[in-house]
Amino acid sequence: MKKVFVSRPIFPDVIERLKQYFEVDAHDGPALPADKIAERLADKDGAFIAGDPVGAKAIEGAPNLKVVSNMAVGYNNFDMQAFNAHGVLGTNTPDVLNETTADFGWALMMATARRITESEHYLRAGKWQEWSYDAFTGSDIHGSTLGVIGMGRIGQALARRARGFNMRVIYHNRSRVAPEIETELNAEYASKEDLLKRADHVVLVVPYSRESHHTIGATELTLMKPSATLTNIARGGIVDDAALIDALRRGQIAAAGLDVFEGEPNFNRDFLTLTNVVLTPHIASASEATRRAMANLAADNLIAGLGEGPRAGNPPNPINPDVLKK
Ligand code: 8YV
Repeated sequence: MKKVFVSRPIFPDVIERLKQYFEVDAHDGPALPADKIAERLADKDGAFIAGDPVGAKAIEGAPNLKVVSNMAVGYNNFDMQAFNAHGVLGTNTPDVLNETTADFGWALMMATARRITESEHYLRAGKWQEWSYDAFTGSDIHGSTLGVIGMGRIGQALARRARGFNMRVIYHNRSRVAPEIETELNAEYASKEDLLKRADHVVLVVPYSRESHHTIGATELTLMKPSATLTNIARGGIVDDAALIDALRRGQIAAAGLDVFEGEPNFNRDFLTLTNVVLTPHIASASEATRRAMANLAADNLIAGLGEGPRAGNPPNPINPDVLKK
């Protein structure tokens, strides 16, 4: 039997599925650091990974490794150059999380614009004495301009939600989406600078890469309206968190909703000193049904990638399909 490693506690029935095909070494406990993951991978043929780092050292130290399956759509935790150099297939879990992640991005944007958690903290602290005309007045979502940076599948799902709120949608992406999609979504392409100047609510949904590092930094924040909100459901590192904290402190933008952070879970604690932020612990894909779908898809990819099961040799979501040809 081939040997696989599972990097985090996961649905027991998904582990059972893997055990039908493989000898499973399932890690049970807090997240492992990169060197410990590398150690566990050394004698394995495959791995089920949930966002943990798999770098060149781990790949080089695991001569039998053929498939590393990520239970995530983003795969910046994988060193794809090393994967390609050693003929290791990487897989991810796109699509099954689009709607759930867009729902969450929408909720985070709304909570940020309408100051929902800030006002709840006030209520919980026993500070609510009387109604006031200007208590927790925020900015409207309906009828405003949504700026989506990253018009992939999740960005498009956000733009679809905007229609129900009668919003104008502008977007920025590495390349323009097909004209029929622009028409369907009623979305206008804009340069990043133009989008930042015009949008009332900016939502970030770009994959993390060297190129997208600090897509939003001090310079970009100065372009935004003082009444604007910024929501990040993409990845830590897309935003320069220190620059954002500074901008929020000075009221350069109104508020931010953040599900992802630089260095998470060790995020910049200065965020906690601010009232104009809504902070969540990387849970945009966390509905019960979607996490199940992601786990099962990650298992499908691993099983098929290692030549087992009904799709043997034809995993649904190869990141680097060229290695399958070799
Ligand atoms: C994952 C995510 O839950 O899919 C992604 O890219 O950010 C989340 O849905 C997280 O990365 C853990 O794997």
